[in-house]
Amino acid sequence: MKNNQIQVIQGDITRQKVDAIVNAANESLLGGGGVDGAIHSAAGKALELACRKIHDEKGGCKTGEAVITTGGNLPAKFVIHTAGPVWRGGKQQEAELLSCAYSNSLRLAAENGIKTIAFPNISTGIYGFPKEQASKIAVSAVVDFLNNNKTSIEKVIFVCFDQENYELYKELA
Ligand code: AR6
Repeated sequence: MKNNQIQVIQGDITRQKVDAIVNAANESLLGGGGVDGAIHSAAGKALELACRKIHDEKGGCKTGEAVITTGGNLPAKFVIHTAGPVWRGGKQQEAELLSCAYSNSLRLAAENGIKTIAFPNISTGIYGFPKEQASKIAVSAVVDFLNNNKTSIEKVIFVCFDQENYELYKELA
């Protein structure tokens, strides 16, 4: 991994000028609240249609997996949708599934020649994953991926929305 390959910022992921942003979606891919709702509002109809097509053809996206669509009206060219785990107390493989959500998103990005990618803090909103544990899992999944794979990815940005996540990620980065 090169220096400065990972960045932490506080802000709105829909505004990021990167090749791809990651959406903390759900298995249906048919939209929702939180960052998913914000991404769909900003991206518009093309994103909704692309998600519906994957829903109809593949049944959506299983927890821990990832799919890629157009970015529609977003500054980002692509959206990578992943479904993070719902927190159910920690004994239902939540940690492993969260790690997979990050690594499978990166793998799909690399397969598509993506150079810059922004992640939200997957599962730490509506899905209730404890933020400190999630931040450690996210950073180590990204560091492991970058260290173990020679890919197109030049920059990974963690876009934190709330102050608590921002402080946790600043501490780790
Ligand atoms: N930019 C960046 N981060 C954001 C934004 C934004 N515009 N808005 C919220 N966040 P959540 P989850 C942060 O609830 O926990 C949806 O209904 C937020 O502060 O969006 O994975 C889906 O359809 C939090 O830190 O996603 C699923 O059903 C992080 O994004 C479900 O919610 C994730 O919070 C997924 O729940």
